[in-house]
Amino acid sequence: MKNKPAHYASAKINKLSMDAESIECSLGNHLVYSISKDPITATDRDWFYSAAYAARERLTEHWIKTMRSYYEQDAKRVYYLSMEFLMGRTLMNAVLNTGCEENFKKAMAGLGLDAERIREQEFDAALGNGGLGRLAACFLDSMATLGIPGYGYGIRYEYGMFNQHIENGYQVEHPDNWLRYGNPWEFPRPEMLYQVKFNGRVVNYADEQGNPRFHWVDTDDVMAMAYDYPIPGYDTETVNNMRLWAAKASRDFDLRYFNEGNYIKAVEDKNESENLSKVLYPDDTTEMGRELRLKQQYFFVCASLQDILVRHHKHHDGFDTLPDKVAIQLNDTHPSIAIAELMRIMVDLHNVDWDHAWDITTRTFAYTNHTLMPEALETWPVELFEKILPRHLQIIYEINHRFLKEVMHRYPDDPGLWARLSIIDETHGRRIRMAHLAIVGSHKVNGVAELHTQLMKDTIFADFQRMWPHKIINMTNGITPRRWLNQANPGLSALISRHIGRGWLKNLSQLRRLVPLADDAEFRAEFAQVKRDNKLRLAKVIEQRLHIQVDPDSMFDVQIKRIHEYKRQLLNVLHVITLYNRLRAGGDCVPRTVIFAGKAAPGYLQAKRIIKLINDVADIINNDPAVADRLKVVFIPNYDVSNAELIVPAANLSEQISTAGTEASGTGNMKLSLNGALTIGTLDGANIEIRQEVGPENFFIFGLTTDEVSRLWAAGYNPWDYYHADAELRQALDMINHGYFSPDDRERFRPIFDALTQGGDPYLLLADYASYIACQQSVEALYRESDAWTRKSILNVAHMGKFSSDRTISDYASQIWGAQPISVPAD
Ligand code: 26V
Repeated sequence: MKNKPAHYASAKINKLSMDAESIECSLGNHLVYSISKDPITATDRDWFYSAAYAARERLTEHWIKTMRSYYEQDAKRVYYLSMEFLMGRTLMNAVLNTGCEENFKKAMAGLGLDAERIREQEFDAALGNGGLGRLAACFLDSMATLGIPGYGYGIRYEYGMFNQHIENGYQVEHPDNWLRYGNPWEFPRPEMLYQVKFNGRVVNYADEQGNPRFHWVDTDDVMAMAYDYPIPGYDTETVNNMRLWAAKASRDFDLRYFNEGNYIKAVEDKNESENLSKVLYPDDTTEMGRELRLKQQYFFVCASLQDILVRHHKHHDGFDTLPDKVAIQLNDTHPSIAIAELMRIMVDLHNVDWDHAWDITTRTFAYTNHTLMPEALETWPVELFEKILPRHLQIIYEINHRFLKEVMHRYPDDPGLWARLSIIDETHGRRIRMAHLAIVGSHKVNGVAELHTQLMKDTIFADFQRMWPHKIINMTNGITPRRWLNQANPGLSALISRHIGRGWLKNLSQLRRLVPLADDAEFRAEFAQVKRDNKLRLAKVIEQRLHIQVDPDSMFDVQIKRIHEYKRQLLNVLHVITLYNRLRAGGDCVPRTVIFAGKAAPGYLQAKRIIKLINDVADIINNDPAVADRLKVVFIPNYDVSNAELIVPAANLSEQISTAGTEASGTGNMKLSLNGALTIGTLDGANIEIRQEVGPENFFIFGLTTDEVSRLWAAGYNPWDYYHADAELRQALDMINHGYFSPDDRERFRPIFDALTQGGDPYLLLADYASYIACQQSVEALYRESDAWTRKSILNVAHMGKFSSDRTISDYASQIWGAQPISVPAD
């Protein structure tokens, strides 16, 4: 490697110490010199910014060094392309990962500051919808912690996931203006600008040798500007980079309005092109075919690939070594246009022969599928594509043509198969199947849990499985234990570390050392006390925000996730109503607080109706003296990463009750179990693997299996049979239907009743109801034996090692990316 550039080697930098005194000094300096505030008038927000600057400057040197060492070691880099990164807050994460938590607290105390209040000033970075976006965030944490040269690439949305307000029981969406006060974690790179073309037309011509060449001309151009965010690993010198792109009008706009003199029109156009990165799409299923969303996808893919190639070409010529030095992971199909774009760059711009370019492309890309739901599989109408990306459409046609030639060669007598495998769906208008493009253009395709991967092979991608039996593999999801145990649950992590040391933070399997402690009465008491403290903390928040008093000794029964019919929040509601009816009839139950949280897509009316139902049921039950506080229902508004960090540690029971075969993996299930909640769940997604790890005796299973579900459909499912056969079920459904919970509008919930009865109950709630209710009975019975419950709860924590995203990332690194950890030399 070349010598260190003189300017860096000789630059004078002030080494930043981690001791409390220097941190205190940084805080004071930033308040005065960066924020320009007098401590007398400084607000909590001013102190938050001071703290953020003090923390981030303790990362930047390592960040620069990490980038330098990747360069010097010519490391293979991993690029995680994702439309979503659900990062949450950063301050605590930065402080914990750099190991200066204690000293930070001391420094704040030294200044008479309330660290907790200041921490809460930070807005969540909510650049994602749910599971898929949060997984990307956990993966960045794990890559940095493991020393894998991993880069996140995405979009710097000006508005993230909407804020959910509950008004009169209804969800109301409010814009998430998270950048309003500036973002102390981002480093704008105004010099890192790439041109992104849209629209226009393709000109064919022949080069000197008579080969056909293509020019994409008369385009409308937008510039992508980079913003960088440090991603510190835990207890390591490694600080990786996340680069998000913001849309900027191209300079042409300036020229054009000077020339044309139509200033207002020019500024309007400028605005329109900058709208590209304005807002995150808040739908995680359906609502496809939106032009702006396709433009967002190409926008960030195009900029990211240019950036990746600039970096590659700094020390490699051409493209031949690309697959040895670069792995690109496509987080769902959203960035899969990258396959056509890389082909365009090589074939059109660098004159690489098609076959050679295709070999390089397929060895570079890999694709992760996150859903089996047919309505969430992306397809784009050919006409829309042709308008926005005319050259890419031609390239996709060419990819498809060559692919189908191979298919026809191998399966000459099966034209049905050709149509099923084609990248172009000709059945309802002509549409591009992005999943097919992603599979054809990748060397590996993965599902996110064993069952999900098996179902991919058996159902939606069965034809591809037949064609390429080694392409589809499993990578069971994971979560970062740094955020989801150490940061979210300081009480439990301190207790664990006191008994087994701190090794679990980087090697989660060490939690197994807790197994013998499950039989230690003293440990159980301490463990139970931590859980109670966490419940008390949540109870206080519920009281403050919702004015509902909940009993911290009641069972905290938690279902927190996006509101979707397949996730079956309604099944939970049916159980709540059943308990309520039993109480009214003079029965008894273990005191329970049923906690819901989650957002509905703004256009998903049935999901919004479910939110209103939960709130109406809560109103009736919480105010019915007959219940005498033995049952409470709480809907916590605005479920986001920060609210998850508050709710997860306080849960006793985790509801993971999707219809078998519908939830690809789930990751909330892992967070809750890692924090000592017992799961009531179906044999779906990663639930199956969690149950396997923690032991069936420590897990409450109910409901139909995937096979039973298919058999029931094949035999003919009639929800009315269940309605008529079960009096408690009928009573609960009738109460919903007849307006018991909506006396002001008795028709309000009829569509819910209808969906579950004459609508055919597509998610089989009625079929699983009896099994669910019975299972909830055994949950109750165990909760009464509080010591036995605590024991199982400890055993859950002890067996969650597999679900660290560190394990997931090592598997990706070895089985898909061929990437190695790189050590960043210590100071
Ligand atoms: C799909 C779409 C469809 C078009 C409109 C915009 C949009 C935005 C996001 C998505 C992806 C939804 C898929 C998703 O989040 N899947 C979840 O992924 C988790 C991580 O693998 C997994 O644990 C959950 O089970 C799965 O539902």
